[in-house]
Amino acid sequence: MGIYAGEMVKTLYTEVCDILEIKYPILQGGMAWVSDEYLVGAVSEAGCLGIIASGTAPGDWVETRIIETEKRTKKSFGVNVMLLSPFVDDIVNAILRHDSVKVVTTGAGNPAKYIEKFKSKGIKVIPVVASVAFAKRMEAIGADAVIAEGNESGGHVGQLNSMPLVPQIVDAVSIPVIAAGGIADGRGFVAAMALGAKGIQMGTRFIASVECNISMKYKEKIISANDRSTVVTGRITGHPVRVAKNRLAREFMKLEAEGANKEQLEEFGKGKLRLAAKDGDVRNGSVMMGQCAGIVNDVKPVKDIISDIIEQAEIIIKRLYIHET
Ligand code: TUI
Repeated sequence: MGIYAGEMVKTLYTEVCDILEIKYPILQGGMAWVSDEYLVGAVSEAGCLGIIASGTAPGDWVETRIIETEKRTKKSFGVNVMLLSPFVDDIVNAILRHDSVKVVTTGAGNPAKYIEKFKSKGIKVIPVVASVAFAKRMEAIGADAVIAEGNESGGHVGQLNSMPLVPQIVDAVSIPVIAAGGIADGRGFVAAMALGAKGIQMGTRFIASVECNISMKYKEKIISANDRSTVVTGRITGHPVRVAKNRLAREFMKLEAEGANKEQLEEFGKGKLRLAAKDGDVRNGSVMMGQCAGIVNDVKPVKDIISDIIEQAEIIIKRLYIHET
């Protein structure tokens, strides 16, 4: 028995689509210096959830991004609050001033202090989690879903890989789990769903898009990457970050091996993400990217990234189904 296209779309439609008011259960990771109104507008217009990144930028900068995104899409979009930022309070207040922000994701910390404020405005709160214990805590304080992010992802990482992390969190909580870390195509999407996820979040794949407003050199670094092109630095400082293995990463690792202290390493890393993303210095800058960069081989429009993933996922599901019956 064949499967009709309509049934396929239903297969990929999950409760995450209902909660976030989106067509496909795909979120674009909030990436500092990368996820601005251009990328976010394009992703939301294509039926997924675009997410503005606050990174370590001040509240008024984030507010401008919200206003500019409002001009580009009337569809649902979100803001990511990076909890290591010194401007978290200002960013939270900027979000609360704008009814257009329907979703907040948080990263690199515990959002407990802010959750009630968001929920009282009807904003869905989806923390990024890197362990079962933290996922349970987030469910207990009222999170609407969690993003289970494996250490394959780019930027700030936890310790567990996606393959064991996602099903353990799925088993531990009743709220929907969105898988992140290592996903860049339809194969990863279906694999995540097989692990029990109800959606996926991708970062690296969306950097290599036409609409992403950063240096072409950064995008080239992703599309030319192979399986061993990334490394995690900063485990010593307690801020582990996955980056491209370039001159900066090698110097950073050398300093770590020589026993540099936390302050020295943090000082050394300052401003380096901007240097890579905006100035295009991909040798001396911090090129945050995930391990899946090795399967990202082209820069294409956001709508093509999404339609290719959906098409590939549908073909895989159909094949699996046919083999099963
Ligand atoms: O946040 C991220 N990834 C990021 S943030 C970022 S910006 C940055 N810039 C300079 C230096 C450092 C960062 C770049 N990439 N991902 C979400 C994420 N959150 N991954 C892991 C976690 C996480 C880890 C531990 C969340 C919570 C947590 O524990 C909280 C607790 O209280 O136990």
